[in-house]
Amino acid sequence: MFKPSPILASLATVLALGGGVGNVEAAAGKTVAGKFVATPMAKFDQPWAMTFLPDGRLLVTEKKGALKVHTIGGKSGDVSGVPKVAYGGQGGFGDVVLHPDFATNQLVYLSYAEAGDGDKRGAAVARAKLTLNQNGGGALSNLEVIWRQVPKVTGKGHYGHRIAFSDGYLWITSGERQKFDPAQDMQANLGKVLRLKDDGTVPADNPFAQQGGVTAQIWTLGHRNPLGIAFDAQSRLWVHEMGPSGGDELNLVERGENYGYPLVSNGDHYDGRTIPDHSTSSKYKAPAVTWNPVISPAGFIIYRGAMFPSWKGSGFIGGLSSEALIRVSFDGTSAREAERFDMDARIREVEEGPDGAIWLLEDGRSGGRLLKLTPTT
Ligand SMILES: [Ca+2]
Ligand SMILES: [Ca+2]
Repeated sequence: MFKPSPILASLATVLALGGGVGNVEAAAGKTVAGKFVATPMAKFDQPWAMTFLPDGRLLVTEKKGALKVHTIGGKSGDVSGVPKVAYGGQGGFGDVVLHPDFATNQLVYLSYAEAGDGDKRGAAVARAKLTLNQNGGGALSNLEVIWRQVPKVTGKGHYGHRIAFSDGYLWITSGERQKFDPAQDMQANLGKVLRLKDDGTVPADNPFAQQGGVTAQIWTLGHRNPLGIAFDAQSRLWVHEMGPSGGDELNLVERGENYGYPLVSNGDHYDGRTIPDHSTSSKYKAPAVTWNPVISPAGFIIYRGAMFPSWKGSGFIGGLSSEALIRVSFDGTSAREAERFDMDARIREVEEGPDGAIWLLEDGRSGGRLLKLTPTT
């Protein structure tokens, strides 16, 4: 168990603005005085996602397959009854979110990589009832798998599998599993953003509901590896995705639209093959922001709190390869990178705490710290 100490607190990194670089291509960030202090609060083994419980504790997924309940400033306990995950490559435990009526039904939703026949895998989403116990841990019961990627394929990458609730619906981002074409295949739910009811069934007003099967689940198509999903105060849906080389994107996700991958992208394939830019075709919805060089986006909130009043309505995206926290400002349906904070670590997850502090999880390779960001006084 990693505990914050006075020494570490005094070493808390003071981080600040990245020069207010706008729009399409952003410069690397600078560390200068101001803005916020990042205080290490705990350490996890390859953490992937977190969500706050109503009592102020945190649920944290660890990629190898553990679900932790963490008391801020205290201990972490284990939650039993989790599904078996296919750990390896980019796969393992994924996201964790609460049902909007969690206070009364105690339902949590979990995403993870699931093994299939032979060497095949696919993302899955399960829900279960969470019972917290006296000694700081908990147990899942009535676990039910309510969604799966179809088809399961070989490989261990691009699961996507970020999940969110809005408007009473369950939204799932599904990566294209590094297979390219499934993002445009309406018989597959890979490379899509999906909209489901809380039990995994399909709402009758989904854009392709009449076509049945997994097609009915589809809200939008043409995505590569979407690793962040958030709704703004006007209930607009924003999703970022890890694009090909030079092609990370933030998209305003609108009903029934095609976001182009792998037919168009502002980036090119990592093996050197070119992809026509978004500007070459109006058939596909162009991103609100693209990044070249890429940031490798992971985790996403749109800030609603009071602790950082000037950031209300801003998006915060974790950066893996960019080792940064990226602030995005929105103007209706357009967006731009507003600031970049150099974090010196791969940032996997971003969350807003009940008091408006911003919380980050570092990616696991070097130990995966939980960081609390509070304003510099
Ligand atoms: Ca989260
Ligand atoms: Ca695109």
